[in-house]
Amino acid sequence: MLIIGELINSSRKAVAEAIEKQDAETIQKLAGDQAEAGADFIDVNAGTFVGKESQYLKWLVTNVQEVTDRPCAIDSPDPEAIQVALEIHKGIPLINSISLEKERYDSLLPILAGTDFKVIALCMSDAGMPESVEDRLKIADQLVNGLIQNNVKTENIFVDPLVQPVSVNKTFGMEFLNAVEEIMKRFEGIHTVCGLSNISYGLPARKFLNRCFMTMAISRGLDAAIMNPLDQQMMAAVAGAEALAGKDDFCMNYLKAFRAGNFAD
Ligand code: THG
Repeated sequence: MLIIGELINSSRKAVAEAIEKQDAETIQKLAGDQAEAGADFIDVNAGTFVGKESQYLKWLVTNVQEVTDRPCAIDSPDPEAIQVALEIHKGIPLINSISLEKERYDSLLPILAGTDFKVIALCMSDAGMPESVEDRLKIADQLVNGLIQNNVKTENIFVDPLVQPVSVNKTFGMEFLNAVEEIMKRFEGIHTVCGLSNISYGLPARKFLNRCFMTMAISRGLDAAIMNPLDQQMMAAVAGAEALAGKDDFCMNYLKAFRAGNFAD
């Protein structure tokens, strides 16, 4: 499982405050802690700061890269903000994300074309949020084909079928899971990713539900996630599910997670 640490996100109060005060120490601690806990990418998101998002995103990338060699997942719906952050990012970033929304698609595609950047292809279009498997697959098909035609390698594409709350519609969990399985079957070598905490919106014991959903998604082929790597029980659930799904040679990662103390109660 490729782990994208979610904690540097301005929708979190402490992070918004740190950004406003330009408190590098708080951001750098979050970056270092997530890297140490096993994050492969550090997500950076300053989306709540309208008008200042580009400036703040750039500041986040700079500060994160001072303390860890893990690359960033540059998380913004605004192609201009992504481009500004890219100018100073070192190494190979993950662009979070392109979608089929026309403006976003048209301005991000030339930035991605022919590069080795990794990219999240979010199953969203100008028609809004997809609900069924078919909605998601139609969008995924167009996004993946467009990227491949522009010389983005299949193995650098992470399709996000978009998780929606099961409290809103009882079918939303299964629609997502079926989409993951179908996408992994349809495009050889591709990846699937999600920010899975949306599944539990509006319900109690969210962390518990998120972990349940993670194990189900892994069994259907999900191989990347935007998540909190400091949640030890989530990390344990990932290691357990991957071993059980036959994704962990000799259960090496499972054993490593055990030795790291992720199974302590
Ligand atoms: N898809 C893609 N990108 C995304 C999302 C997605 N980026 C934003 C979001 N959804 C994923 N990021 C977050 C970041 C923080 C939280 C949730 C989603 C969050 N964290 C808890 C908190 O602040 O209380 C802490 C973590 C925990 O509870 O374990 O809420 O869907 N492509």
